[in-house]
Amino acid sequence: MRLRTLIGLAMLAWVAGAQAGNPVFPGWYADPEAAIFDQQYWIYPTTSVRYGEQTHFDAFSSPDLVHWTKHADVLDIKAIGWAKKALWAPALVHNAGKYYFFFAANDIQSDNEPGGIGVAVADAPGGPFRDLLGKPLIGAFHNGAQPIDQFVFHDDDGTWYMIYGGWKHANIVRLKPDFTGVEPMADGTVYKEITPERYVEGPLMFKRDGRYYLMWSEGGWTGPDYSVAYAIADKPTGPFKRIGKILQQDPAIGTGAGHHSLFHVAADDSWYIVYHRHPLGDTDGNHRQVAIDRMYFDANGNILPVKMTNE
Ligand code: FUB
Repeated sequence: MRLRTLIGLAMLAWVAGAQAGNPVFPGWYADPEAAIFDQQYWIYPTTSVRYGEQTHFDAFSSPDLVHWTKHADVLDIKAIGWAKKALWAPALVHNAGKYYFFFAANDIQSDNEPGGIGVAVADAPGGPFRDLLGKPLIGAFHNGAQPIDQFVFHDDDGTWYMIYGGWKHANIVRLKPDFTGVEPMADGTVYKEITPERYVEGPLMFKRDGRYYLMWSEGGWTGPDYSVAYAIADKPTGPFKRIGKILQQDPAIGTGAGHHSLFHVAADDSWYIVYHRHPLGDTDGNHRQVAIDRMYFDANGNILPVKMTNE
């Protein structure tokens, strides 16, 4: 997750409603991936420094969304033989006893290096992660989508999908169950474009009450107008109908709120949006911090506008 449902997590009875102060932990971090593993909340962010210096990932774990422990360098570029320049935008899942760390590496438009979406694997959520394939899982543009910003979605029929894409195009692919590649969907399509209106990057998918929600970031990624919007469809492959924007800058708190993920606490059906934002008055594009706020639905299943807080 971003959205990982944890069923029957007893310890959540005493933490329900608890929330960290924002920013959640110190440091410049972006693109936070939220996951619940082994009765712990985890956040895996991009190290938000200059391109070319993003050569490792730290992770953060918490029993209660309040107290966070830093796990330094859980995946380092030295472990990815084909990635030379940069790593960013994590996506984590647990599958068949292993933890999988999907990431973007190198800008295949401007770096004279292989790049794209890669995947690493570990026996524990805190790593150490090692490269699974020795090459990118997706290493080229398809339908105009830059192979970055992947999100892995496990549908309730057991199918693993990956939604990804920069440069204002979003694709969905079906992953092989062991994550060693992609395979055709029922209609034979491999790279199906599902780009919703005004999409820029940072997609996320979840299913609620039988409907598929696609969320994304729009606006300029370094600018104050960066924000989160969503659409709904009856199938993971769309077509998706845009509903609207649910998270945007608050001139009293922060700007450039986007590239988010979700915690869904199944014990009390509470939802938390985990995202990055810029401190007020700070114009350095990489000065991004991770925040968590509550996310609510109305009775029709629409996501209500998120109130950005410092709490
Ligand atoms: O952190 C690098 C880029 O910034 C990501 O790929 C985008 O989603 C934006 O958050």
